[in-house]
Amino acid sequence: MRRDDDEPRNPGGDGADNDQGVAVKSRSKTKKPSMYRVLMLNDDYTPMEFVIHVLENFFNKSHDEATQVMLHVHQKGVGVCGVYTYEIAETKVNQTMDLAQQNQHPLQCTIEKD
Ligand code: TYC
Repeated sequence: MRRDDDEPRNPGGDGADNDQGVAVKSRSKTKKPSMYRVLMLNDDYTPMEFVIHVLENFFNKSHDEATQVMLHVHQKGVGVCGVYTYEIAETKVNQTMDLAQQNQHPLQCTIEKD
């Protein structure tokens, strides 16, 4: 059945009147999505310039940011490329690993819950 257009809905559900003008409390239906970190792992073979290229092109880093993240991973063994919803994190990992494989670099990325 069609809902009346002149009855404003209560999208936030933050407490409002019902159709008899009685105040009712309702829970918000909106939920923040879980967020996931994309981690990059160091290895001995992937060229530094390739890692910087990946960080600039798939993770939207400036050249300076990309260089800092790459050097962090190189020195510490692992670093965060960015934090995203699951689908976006998964897409970025796939883009990175596909390009690395095409270029025969062993670069590895993983996802972990934020
Ligand atoms: N350790 C690599 C080298 O010396 C560079 C590198 C940095 C590789 C970060 C992977 O995630 C990485 N060429």
